[in-house]
Amino acid sequence: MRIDIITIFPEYLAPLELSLIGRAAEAGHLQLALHDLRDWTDDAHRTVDDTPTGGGAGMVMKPDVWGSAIDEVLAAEVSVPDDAHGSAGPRTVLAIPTPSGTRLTQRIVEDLATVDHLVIACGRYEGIDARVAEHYGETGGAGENLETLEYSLGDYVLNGGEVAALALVEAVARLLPGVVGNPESLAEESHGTAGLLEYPGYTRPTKWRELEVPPVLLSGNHAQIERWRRDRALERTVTRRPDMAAALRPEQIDKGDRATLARLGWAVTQTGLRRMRIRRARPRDADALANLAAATFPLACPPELTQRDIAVFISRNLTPRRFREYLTEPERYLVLVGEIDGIDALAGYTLAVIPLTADEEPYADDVAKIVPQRPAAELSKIYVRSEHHSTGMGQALMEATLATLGGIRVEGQPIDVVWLGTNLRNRRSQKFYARSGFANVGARRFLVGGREQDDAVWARSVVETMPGAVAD
Ligand code: 6GU
Repeated sequence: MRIDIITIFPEYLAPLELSLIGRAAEAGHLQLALHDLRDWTDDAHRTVDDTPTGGGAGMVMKPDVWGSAIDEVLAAEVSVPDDAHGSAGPRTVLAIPTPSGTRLTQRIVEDLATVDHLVIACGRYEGIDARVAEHYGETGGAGENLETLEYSLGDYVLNGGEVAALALVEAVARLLPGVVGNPESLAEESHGTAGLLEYPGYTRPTKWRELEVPPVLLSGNHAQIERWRRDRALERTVTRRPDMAAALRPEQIDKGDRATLARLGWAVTQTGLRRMRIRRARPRDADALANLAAATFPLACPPELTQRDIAVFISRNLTPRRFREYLTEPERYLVLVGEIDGIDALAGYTLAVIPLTADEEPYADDVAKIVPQRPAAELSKIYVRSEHHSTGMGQALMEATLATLGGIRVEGQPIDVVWLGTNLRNRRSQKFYARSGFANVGARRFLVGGREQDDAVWARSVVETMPGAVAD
């Protein structure tokens, strides 16, 4: 590749010729030339700018001087490897740094690393007369294989394009063969194919100024290290670059990512990542909750229940009125709802029954025997609409419920245990409860639609001060 940079401050870029990029240059992959724009002026003052037509502050760089300079530099001999492009012919790009350009990204840099000739035209003052970009941007206006790119480094203003030219050359040159030793490190780094920011790196000493290296990195367990690094990359990406998180495609997300993302408040939907929010339900959510409950209750019913049994249960027990009752007794019922950004309907909910006295027994005798700890809360309902299954919403609701229960005091005592009953044949929910830290502690008899059911009873301790509690 040949890179030509035209500037009124060639000395600003002189270190480039000496240093860096040295390896690629030595290996013959990169040829670099600097040019002083004033060499193409023809007046005694070597004038490169003039006042803006139409008035206004600052100066604009003259199109005639730039045109002469660019034409001559474009005509430079460029050696192209025979096998480089097949029939496509050599590619030339005229890159013009400007704060009003397209934001430069690693994808654009990767593309530029494949061109044969890169010409960078550094403007100063208020920029270059707009006809220059227009002229060279038109195909045919200046040669078949010329592409023009006006690019910006980011949303802030520099005095001129020189720093942006340095940035572009360094970003492109490190992708050329022979510059970065290990091509694998290109895939893993920030803005690589994973679509994530890179995880944090550490080296010896393992303790520095009271700060320890994360112990997992010393464990020698490569699967755990990989998971930890991936989690940190996800965490950095969603907190520092929510725009990148929102742009992640479902195939860039693995199963283990979902729990981490759920904890960070992001749902993995078919169309990509969306923010999710868990909050306490309010009385005016009663209608939406009844609608959600009616849509989700049938999912967990045993197959021998008829549609009629289910409909009767819903019309008796999952009404707006019933939910309004729950919501007006917050010391008895904890109701949390989950929402996904951009989706109107509630995505899921949990309902937990809080004991009113520290020694209150679970309402069913058989449960009271197999769950001896007190105070004991019941996780009565945790439902997510089927279209939001596998998004992480269930995990997020479970964690927020446990964390919120952990902050509740009953007669001054923290809740010791949460229990729940679930249909034994629902494999999906059994797995979910096991992953959420519940243990199967026994079974109980249960009547639905006049039929006896054997329910599995699961329980887990409530740990105080878990992160993720939902405020009142
Ligand atoms: Cl490419 N040029 C200038 N002058 N300012 C900038 C920039 C470029 N990118 C961000 N700010």
